[in-house]
Amino acid sequence: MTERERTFVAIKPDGVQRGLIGDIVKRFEQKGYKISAMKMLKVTDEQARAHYAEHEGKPFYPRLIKYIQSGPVVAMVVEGVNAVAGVRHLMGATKPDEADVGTIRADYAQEMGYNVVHGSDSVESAQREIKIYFNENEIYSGKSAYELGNEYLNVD
Ligand code: IDP
Ligand code: MG
Repeated sequence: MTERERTFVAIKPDGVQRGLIGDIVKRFEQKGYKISAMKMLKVTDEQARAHYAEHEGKPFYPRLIKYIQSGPVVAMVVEGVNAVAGVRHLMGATKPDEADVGTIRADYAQEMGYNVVHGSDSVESAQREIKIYFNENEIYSGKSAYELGNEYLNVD
């Protein structure tokens, strides 16, 4: 039930350009997730193609590869209980006009082609995507404030 997971999150170039890094990171922090790694980078062509390999051949693929390389991206490893699904829930649906009110995409985006944030869709995708952007020695393995708090409370 309390399965801790790592997921890969990226604030896409539109989110960075629009000055939303702080607001987006805050949402993950206030949920209690641990930011285990974070860096700003320019996505290479190789990274973009590896990241979005599942979409190769689709009509929007060439534009997607351009979009993710169109400016700096903030890449993160986010860790917590059921973090893969939890982050997807906080992000909202791919199409911002269908995303639930209060989600990142509903609150900050209008178009699917500029939807501000990426989050892995499964534990397997997360493991694959984290490797594209991070070496294991860049990922912090200590406990989060949330975990330390729960240990202090010592209920179970
Ligand atoms: P996800 O980001 O919610 O997991 P995916 O279907 O994996 O959505 O698509 C990856 C990204 O590709 C989306 O976030 C969006 O930026 C872009 N995208 C997906 N489908 C379309 C489309 O039909 N038109 C334009 N862009 C799209
Ligand atoms: Mg996806």
